[in-house]
Amino acid sequence: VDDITSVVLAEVQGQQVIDLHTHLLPPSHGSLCLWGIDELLTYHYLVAEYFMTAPGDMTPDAFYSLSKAKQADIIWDALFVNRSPISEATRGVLTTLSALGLGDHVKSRNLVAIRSFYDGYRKDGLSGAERFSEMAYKLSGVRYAIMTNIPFDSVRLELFHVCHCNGVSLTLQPHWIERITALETKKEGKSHMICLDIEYSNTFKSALRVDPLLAGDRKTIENALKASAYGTSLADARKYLHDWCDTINPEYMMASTPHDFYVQPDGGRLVGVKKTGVNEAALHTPFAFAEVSGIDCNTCDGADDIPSVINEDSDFLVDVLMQVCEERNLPLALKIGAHRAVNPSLLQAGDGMVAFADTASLARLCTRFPKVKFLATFLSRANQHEACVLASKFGNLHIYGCWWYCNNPSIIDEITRMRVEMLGTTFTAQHSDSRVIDQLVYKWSHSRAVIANALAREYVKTSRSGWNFSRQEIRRDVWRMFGGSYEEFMSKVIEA
Ligand code: REL
Ligand code: ZN
Repeated sequence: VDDITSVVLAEVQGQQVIDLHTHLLPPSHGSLCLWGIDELLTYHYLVAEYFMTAPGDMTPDAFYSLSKAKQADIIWDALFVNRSPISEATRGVLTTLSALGLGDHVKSRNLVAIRSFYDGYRKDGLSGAERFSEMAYKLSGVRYAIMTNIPFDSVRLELFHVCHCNGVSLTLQPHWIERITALETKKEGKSHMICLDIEYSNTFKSALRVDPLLAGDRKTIENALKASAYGTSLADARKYLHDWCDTINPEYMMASTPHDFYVQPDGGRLVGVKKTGVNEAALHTPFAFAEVSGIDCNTCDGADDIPSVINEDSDFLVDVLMQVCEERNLPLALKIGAHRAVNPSLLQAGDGMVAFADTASLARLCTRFPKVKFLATFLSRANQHEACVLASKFGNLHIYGCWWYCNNPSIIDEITRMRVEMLGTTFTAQHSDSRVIDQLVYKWSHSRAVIANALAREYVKTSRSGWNFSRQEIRRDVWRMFGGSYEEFMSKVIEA
């Protein structure tokens, strides 16, 4: 028994993982690649935690108007100096810094020394960021991480340039422009070839985020199409998605569904959702294009005028997204159950009341689109049990990760045990959702620790029932739960 436990712990520790969903961008994306102590300390989980302690005169507006470093100082004082950092998010900072060899500075609460460690990398520009990123990947044991979005961000317009590809304006970043210039010369100005040459390194893979299509957010979709010189028919929307797929070659399409996402039973229109509040996710998708191009697309104005149930002519989920997924054999990854803008003044830190989701809607999607594969994770702990049941009913469904408010050791432990009991090894135990490269270190270290213990208990039980395990078999199983099952699911051919 001791042996099995120690073997499982060691195998989980040594297993390289696939990080199925992050918000990371590679160092080559300049300031869009977040790393370093100030980013770590101003993670939206910590901003939310800080505001529980903030003095009355520190409004979110006042806080966000400060520099990143100043915000980080304030959070450090409030959560690390004036009280003990025992929450999951604060402890994560400590785990990360200790793994980076900064344990002494942590113990002496020396933020200045911590900053100067990072400055050592920053002074080398891109190569410093790349060295840091490589180190974080190594320390966390991540084989590759999947990004959420296409590589532009509406809030940093000055970083972008526009080029034309197949008659479509694409917003690209400066380092790409350099590459494009070279390619243009080589290809005698045939700039339509350019986008196909854009590749991510094999440690950062892409995913195309398509939230407005599931939210029935017609206005955002139409504005994005218009801003990119597309028409606004469903065929145009499909072409738009195809073109983006050609450009970024995503692993999958993905969306975080609105909190009241609902797929109607057969015969009805497919999707009915409300639309109020900030569509934060839309800002990181192809549909943010209108904003990027400086055209007012009102994605953040409360969007009250968006119809509450989309009509047949505008069923973007069925007629656009599902069709493109089928045509390209691309899975759709869903994150289900987040309620956005619960406290809009906190911006990103104000997202995320946990909605108990309608799992039957996912079942309907799996049934109605048997050729499409679905990856799903739920925000509510209360949905996890049903999610396991569903995964055992549909060959085109794969359950992954303990997302956001479920990404706490006590809940990861519970969810992992339940998944093993119900699904064996056919699930992906975790994803990090990291936004800051350094976070890979703690998110994976904390998750490995709790998942390893949960798995060890299951192996011990099984051995008591008379099974003997070889180390190789345990290694095989562990790999499945940390990425192998995902890859098997992605490559399996579904006969529908
Ligand atoms: O991808 C998503 O929709 C969510 O994971 C994010 O919106 C969320 O802010 C994330 O950082 C939580 O961990
Ligand atoms: Zn996310």
